[in-house]
Amino acid sequence: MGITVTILTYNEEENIKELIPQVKEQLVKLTDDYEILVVDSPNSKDNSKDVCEKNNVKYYLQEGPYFIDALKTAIKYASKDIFLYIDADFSHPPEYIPDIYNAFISNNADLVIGSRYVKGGSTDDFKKNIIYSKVLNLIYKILSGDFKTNDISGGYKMYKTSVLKNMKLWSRYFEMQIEIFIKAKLANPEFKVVEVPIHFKQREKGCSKRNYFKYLPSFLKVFIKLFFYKIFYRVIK
Ligand SMILES: Nc1nc2c(ncn2[C@@H]2O[C@H](COP(=O)(O)OP(=O)(O)OP(=O)(O)O)[C@@H](O)[C@H]2O)c(=O)[nH]1
Ligand SMILES: [Mg+2]
Repeated sequence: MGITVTILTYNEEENIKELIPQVKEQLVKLTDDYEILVVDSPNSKDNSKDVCEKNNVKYYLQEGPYFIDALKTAIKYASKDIFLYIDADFSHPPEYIPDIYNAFISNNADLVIGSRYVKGGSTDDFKKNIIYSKVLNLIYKILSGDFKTNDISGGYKMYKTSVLKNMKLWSRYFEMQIEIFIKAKLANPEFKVVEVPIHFKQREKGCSKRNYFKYLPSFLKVFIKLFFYKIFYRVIK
């Protein structure tokens, strides 16, 4: 099965210069049938486009103002059966790509999560972010009713592309992790999730764009919608 690797970028030139070759190095071990899509923010003020051209990978500008629009752009142009998302800043080290892919294939999984919170996984994120992430994962477990999956909020994920292509999304930011998770599980009761351990690395180059205050209104709105969506879905089915 072919793989689309998606890297969303907002001023990440310094990172993708190194990341793209490293991602390729891992992919060629697995298959020749891959593509790398970089979807850049229109606010980026760097030369990410040139880096993509030099490395012969596809470059798109996100089609809309929000983070989610960058993801939607990637989903729209993804042409392979498997969709892998990886952050541009090396927080998701590319050397785990084979583990994630092999778990995906051998388990016939619908989703494999590169997980910080299973045995063997770890994170060197800031304390504040770890607390935030643990609380968020607890909320996500309660909202989804899935207490077996430990890192629902993590971004390092491999999906069947078809799961994403058919999904309408309400989110603007990272609440899309729980939105996709819940909608995919409701649509397919057999939806198989596997977690493989990763070490989440702190960003070394470039600037953080995290802004919890900016994310909050959309998070709350989507949580409430998902809560009712789950109830209605069960009633309708
Ligand atoms: N295209 C696009 N990419 C974005 C946008 N916001 C963030 N990104 C990218 O998405 C990935 C994850 O971003 P975040 O986790 O929000 O933020 P971050 O800057 O990595 O934050 P830290 O991990 O705290 O440094 C990174 O590769 C960012 O460059 C956006 O609005 N558009
Ligand atoms: Mg990051």
